Amino acid sequence: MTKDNLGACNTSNKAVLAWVQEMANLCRPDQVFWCNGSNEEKVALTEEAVRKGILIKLNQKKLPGCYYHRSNPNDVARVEQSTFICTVDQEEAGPTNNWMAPREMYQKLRGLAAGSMRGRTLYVVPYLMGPPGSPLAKVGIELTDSIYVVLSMGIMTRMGDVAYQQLGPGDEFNRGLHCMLDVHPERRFIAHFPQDNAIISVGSNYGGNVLLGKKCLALRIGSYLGRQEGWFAEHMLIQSIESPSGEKTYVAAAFPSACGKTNFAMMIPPAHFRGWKIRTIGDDIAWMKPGPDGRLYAINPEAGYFGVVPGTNSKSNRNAMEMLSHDTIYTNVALTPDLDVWWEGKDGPVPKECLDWKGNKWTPDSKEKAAHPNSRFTTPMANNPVLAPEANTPDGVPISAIVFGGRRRDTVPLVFQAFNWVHGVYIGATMGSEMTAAADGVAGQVRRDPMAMLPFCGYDMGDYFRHWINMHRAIKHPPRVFHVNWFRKNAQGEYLWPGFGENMRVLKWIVDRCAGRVDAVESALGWIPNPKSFDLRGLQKFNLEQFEQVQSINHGEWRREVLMQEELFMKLYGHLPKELIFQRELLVARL
Ligand code: OXD
Ligand code: MN
Repeated sequence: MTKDNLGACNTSNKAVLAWVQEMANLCRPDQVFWCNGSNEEKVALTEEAVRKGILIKLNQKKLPGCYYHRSNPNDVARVEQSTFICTVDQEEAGPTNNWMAPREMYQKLRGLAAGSMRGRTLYVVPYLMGPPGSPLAKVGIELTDSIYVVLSMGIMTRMGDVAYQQLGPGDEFNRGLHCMLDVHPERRFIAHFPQDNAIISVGSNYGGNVLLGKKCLALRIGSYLGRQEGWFAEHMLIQSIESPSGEKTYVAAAFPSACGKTNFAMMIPPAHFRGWKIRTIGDDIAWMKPGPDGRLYAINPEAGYFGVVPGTNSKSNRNAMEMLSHDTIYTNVALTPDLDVWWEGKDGPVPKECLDWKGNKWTPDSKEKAAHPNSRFTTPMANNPVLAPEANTPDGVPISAIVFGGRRRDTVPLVFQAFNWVHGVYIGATMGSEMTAAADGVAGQVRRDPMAMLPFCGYDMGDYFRHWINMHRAIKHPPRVFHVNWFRKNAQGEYLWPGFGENMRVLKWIVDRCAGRVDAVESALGWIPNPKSFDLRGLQKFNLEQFEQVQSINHGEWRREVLMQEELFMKLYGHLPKELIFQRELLVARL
């Protein structure tokens, strides 16, 4: 395609043409731009975004290919109160989702979208979730009037002609409409229509609300389709762990938003683990389906990472620092006078002066943070120095372990293993975590976040647990299930576990458990490491006693924990599988 016909229509798919026409008639853009995913297109759109002040070109000597974006200050996180699941029957959406009848929501949002793109361009963004040719891959088309969204989707997904190739002449694609409107919280709705495989998002330009392939399609609509079609769409990273002898184990792990999935997925093993290699397949989402050999296979549907910036440094994640040094869009971090980026927790000196995420002058004396706590990077997975080649394998990777985890300052030990699959489902279902800045809400408060899917499950959460329990029958060799907590603290508020790369020790125990190579001790919560066979060698200033402290199970705290689960169980009662109530009874009996 030459420069002259950039933006020209590049599909003959009748369903796509008809739908784009219908939406253009509704939104009334000045022009329609059909994206093809080429580099030439990326260059042209980036230049246009810079010209319009949507992106700032960063210091290309320090950060080649990097750009900076500042969002509207009212639009910095996902908004769960404005996120809706619009099934015909309210009961299907369940008590943890906001619901509105599809007819009513379509009417409301079409009303808001009508004429909203006058004077603007409507971009047609075809994208593929999953490696090309994967039986699990899904096609989506997002129509948006945000050039920031187009450029971000180009990073986060396999965007362009590749999607039309996968789609062929059919009409099975997710229809996503995104209108920025006036970016006002009162006119902000993220609405999902699972029965139509459709999404409408208006009034926001924040990634989690508007990069429709990610939370909207890959998780909310994905989980709905997964139940119908016999697979899982999960809020999980996927990593490969290679031992010095070359044995590879694949692990999928669900942690709530902003609890370190990206860091964990690209962890650097400490010196003591020489020869071990961790590689990333995905950092946020896993689609998993039983394979012909009876194991559970996972793909990462995404092609990039949309991660939290603050706290990233060469200690927490050297790989991430390298990954972010080029071809990255930074959103809502601070901007230094030499057009470099800065955030709280970055290596090196604090700048004497910079512009904060709102564009105001900032000095170290300023009371507010320079970077928003939920400031983000958008970076292609190809930037990841430890990207696993399997990230592009259409069939995915066989998962040996599923790990659930939360951010808990007390009660929950570093690691334990479920007794069996249903017990594992119970552990995932009752997961709790302290809230973070990734969503609007009170940071620090513990909330139940079953399987880290509370904001992302596209149907009744009780039915979702039922799906997990039922899938056991389709998986002859189910993964083992574990729970971890890197964040336990002592009474002085100090972390009990060093975390970061040292989490490799926990991973090694998990890998060895999957291979049947290490013993464990039965506890009220599940199998826990025998301290004698858990590898603590070479760990500075950490003794067996401290290990026992981080692993300790306080029965009083656990009785309280079980009572806290009551709230969720009551809420979900109508559809809650009895197996989970039974698991809870068994736990109480063991305490
Ligand atoms: C994310 C989130 O952005 O979970 O991944 O909020
Ligand atoms: Mn996430």
